[in-house]
Amino acid sequence: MGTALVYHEDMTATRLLWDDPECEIERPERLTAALDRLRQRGLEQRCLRLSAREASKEELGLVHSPEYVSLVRKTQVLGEEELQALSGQFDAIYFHPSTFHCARLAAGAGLQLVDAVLTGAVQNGLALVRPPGHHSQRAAANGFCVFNNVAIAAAHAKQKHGLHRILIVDWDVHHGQGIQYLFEDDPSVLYFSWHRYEHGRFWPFLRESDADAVGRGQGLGFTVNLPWNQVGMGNADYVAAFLHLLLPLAFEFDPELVLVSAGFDSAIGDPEGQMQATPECFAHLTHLLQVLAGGRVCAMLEGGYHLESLAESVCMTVQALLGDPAPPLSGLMVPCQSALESIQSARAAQAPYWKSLQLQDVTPVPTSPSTHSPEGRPPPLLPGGPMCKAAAPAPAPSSLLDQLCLCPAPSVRTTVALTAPDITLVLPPDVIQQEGSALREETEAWARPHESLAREEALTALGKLLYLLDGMLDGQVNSGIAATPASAAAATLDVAIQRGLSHGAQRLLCVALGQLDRPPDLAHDGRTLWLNIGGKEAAALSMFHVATPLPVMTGGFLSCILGLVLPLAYGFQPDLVLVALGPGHGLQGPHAALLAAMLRGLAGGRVLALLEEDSTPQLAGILARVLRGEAPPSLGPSSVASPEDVQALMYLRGQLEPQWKMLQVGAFTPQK
Ligand code: Q9C
Ligand code: ZN
Repeated sequence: MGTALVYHEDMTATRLLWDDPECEIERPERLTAALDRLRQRGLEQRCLRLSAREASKEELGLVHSPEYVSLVRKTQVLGEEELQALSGQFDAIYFHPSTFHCARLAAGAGLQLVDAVLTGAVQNGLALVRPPGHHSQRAAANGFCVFNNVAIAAAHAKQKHGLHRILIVDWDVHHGQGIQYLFEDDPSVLYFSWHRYEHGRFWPFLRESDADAVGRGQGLGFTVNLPWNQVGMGNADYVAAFLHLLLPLAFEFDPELVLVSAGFDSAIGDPEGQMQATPECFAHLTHLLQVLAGGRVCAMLEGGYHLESLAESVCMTVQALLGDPAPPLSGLMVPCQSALESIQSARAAQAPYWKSLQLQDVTPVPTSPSTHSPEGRPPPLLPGGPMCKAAAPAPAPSSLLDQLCLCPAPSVRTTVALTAPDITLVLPPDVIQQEGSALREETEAWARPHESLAREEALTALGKLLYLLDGMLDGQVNSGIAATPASAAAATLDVAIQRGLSHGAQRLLCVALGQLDRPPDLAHDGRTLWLNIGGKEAAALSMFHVATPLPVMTGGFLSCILGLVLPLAYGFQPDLVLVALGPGHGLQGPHAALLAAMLRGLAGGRVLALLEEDSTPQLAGILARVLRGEAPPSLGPSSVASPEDVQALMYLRGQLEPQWKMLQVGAFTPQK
């Protein structure tokens, strides 16, 4: 469906004309650096290029007062001294004679993007704009922001497109207080912001940036603030915030559109944010948001002042929008104590308004005092493996930045190979129908130990699966679907695991749905994480062997994915994922698609789905589409988790939290 890139060169015109150390970081090179890098990477060329238009007076009037708009209009004719005097009336603002034009283009770019997405011309997109918008208020410029681009886009989506539920995700490192003020009593806009806060000691120093600011009146619970009280937050902290706070609420909200206040001052190297998240993290954040609203995601640039980090992070965001698999995250995936405390206090503040947060925190789960105990680390890797970087401790910021200059992420082909000829009808046009099969002798050798693989159909299916798996391990194919007779599912999966491990996978995540037992001969060396969804009862036989019943309700399914499967998967950092829909898996297409889509965030998108031969063509088709990068259909309003679902999840968390730190949601905040 395509990705729009909205831009206009004129937006490089506005700049600081006098000396002001606070404002000088917001400069024209921010846009050119981002755009140049997108071109270098061939990403710009893959997007639908749209030239930004100016927002009209009426459109600006959706969120700003007429007096404020005419005040900004008048700056066009002011001299430098008058500009400086007027700028001084606001906090962290400069005006330039071109500012009004640029700010109208910035707001207009957002409108064009939303129109392109909501008319179906594209699936998603990014608007590269200056000046940024999220600090701007009804009658005030603030924090480099003149018109509130994202807020105007949201108001427009409501007014012109009749939307009722819009999610705004503000991942800029500053609190978008402008957006918060504009929608704080509006339940049709769910506003989420994380921001550097340091207990109120960081700009803009507002009490209302704290977690207990949750909206007002009808809008109670529709403002979600996640204040970071320390600098240095990294990939694990950001992903944990999404899994344990934003996404549960977002699924429950069921947005029709996702707007992103995409500031990259939350990335490593930025002088404002002082955070540690690497550019790849933004591919993951974008990827995680694409499971919402049928994939209708509109990102608009806000902050981001380290040109290298900004350019790289913008590329990662666009790559994810284009449907490319996200590069694996670097660094140890262990959220820090301060992040866990922040996430937990935001969850506590929101719990009265969201069913998905209720019940879960009722039973306190004892956690070990230290979050840095060694058991949480992924097992050591063989030297020289492709994933060495991921398992090594996080390098210092400067060396990480050096690395990203030297080795840009390789582009990975998103190809899906299918082995079952009868389910080709519903395949998307660019999905490859695999003809090849592993050599007969080799296939027979792998099949020999398994009685259920003796039959001809099972052997044929196994040959195709092995061929597909080799293609994935060699990097020829990114992801695939293989089918097998139901009676051979367990043995085929067993062979796939052994073959994956012996042919280059360092860590293999296996998510087995339905009645599939852990293969008896699986080594206990920590290289395989076995997760069975569909077991009789919740059980953690070891940290690498987990079983949980298939949740009965959609709400339970979502909390299983967000609260168990993905935290384990992100903590494990696999380089190959097998997802098997085995006998009696009971998953509906949209649920299976969601699971596959989210697992695609792991292992650089190397996901092999194993189906039963008599699966419906619809199921194979929907999986093929998400594995090549399409958004899964939205699940609609979700029912609550059943008490049994909640109990199973709580039990497993209690068992596994000491080893898998990504499961933690900061169960206890120390008393002050
Ligand atoms: N060192 C945006 O990122 N200065 N605006 C803070 C603290 C103002 C940031 C000073 C920063 C404004 C869009
Ligand atoms: Zn910012």
